[in-house]
Amino acid sequence: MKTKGALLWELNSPFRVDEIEIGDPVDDEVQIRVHAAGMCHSDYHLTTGATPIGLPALGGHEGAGVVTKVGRNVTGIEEGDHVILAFIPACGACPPCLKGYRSLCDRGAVLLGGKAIADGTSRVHAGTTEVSPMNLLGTFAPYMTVHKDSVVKIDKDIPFETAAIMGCAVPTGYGSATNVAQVQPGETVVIVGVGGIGMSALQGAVISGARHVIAIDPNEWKREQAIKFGATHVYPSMAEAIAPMIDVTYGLMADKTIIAVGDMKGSYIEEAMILTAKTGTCVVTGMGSMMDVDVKLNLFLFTMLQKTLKGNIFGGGSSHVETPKLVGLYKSGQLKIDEMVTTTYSLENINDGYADMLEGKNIRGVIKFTESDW
Ligand code: CXF
Ligand code: ZN
Repeated sequence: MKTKGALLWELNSPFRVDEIEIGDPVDDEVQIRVHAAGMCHSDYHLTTGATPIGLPALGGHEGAGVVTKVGRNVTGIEEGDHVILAFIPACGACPPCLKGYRSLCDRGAVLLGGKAIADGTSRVHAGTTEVSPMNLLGTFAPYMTVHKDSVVKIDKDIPFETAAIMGCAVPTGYGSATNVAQVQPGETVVIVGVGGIGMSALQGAVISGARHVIAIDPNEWKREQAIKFGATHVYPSMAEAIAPMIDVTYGLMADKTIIAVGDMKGSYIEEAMILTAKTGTCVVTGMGSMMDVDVKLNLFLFTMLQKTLKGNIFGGGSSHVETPKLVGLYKSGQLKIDEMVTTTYSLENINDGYADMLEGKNIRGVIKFTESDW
């Protein structure tokens, strides 16, 4: 079908909304009418080349919509179902999936390859040119055709804008606190960077019973928001958090530190480790350049104080297990997701949304599709 999408044709240029052709679902695939798409920093990383992808690329890996067509072999998903998109499809059969680490499914290796898992061909074209959809999804378009393993059914009464950010920001952030850092009641937790992922990590820490939840962000408005989401203390920088944290924790510092900045740098590790307690864990959730191999870390103290440094992808869980939990917490009012959607944009205004993200104006910006888009 002919539709449109926000394409990236060359690096360091804005997204451009162009006509695209989306293929019909083959076996194991479904077609979705996209109602809302979240604007994650990871799509911006495509524009700078920090995350390399074949160009032209169709952005967007966070979204929610309604199933419009179902290919053969698809069970449990029907036309009319409301769904969210998981940015890593989990096959359930590879070694990491079998070990219970579905967020680490071996299909992650082809996430940025642009070719549909089902048959290795391109599902998106601009004229005769093959287009790489971000994370095999491409939610910056009113329609998408994707593998059934990228799709998670969701209750029909959840607003699409809310559901959209349950595809990346919420599970990645929340799971970084609950699954990866394994925050325990009474612990002190530091969250560095409180955008969509950081604010979800913060809520994961609160719901896990953390005693002190310390949010660090240079943006004053975001620090104010963090307090509304349950932060007990806020500081503008890691350096400025050291002295007050010594007071607050009687010198013990944080049991868990979660770095959730939009543009991760290796130089942040050392400061985050200073904030982390003996035997504490620092989780790196933010993403930076794929080429960055330089990490600043005092190895002597790392060893002597027996600290742990951990990575995190997709919150360390499985979307089919995590989503129902997150929906339950949302419905009970414990997990605030609506409040994280700061501003909605039309697809045509996507670059305004990214400009607002860079200026720190949003917790999460979301593209809202309407009748005229479909
Ligand atoms: C993604 C970005 C592309 C590679 C996999 C992880 N992060 C989501 O925000
Ligand atoms: Zn994301």
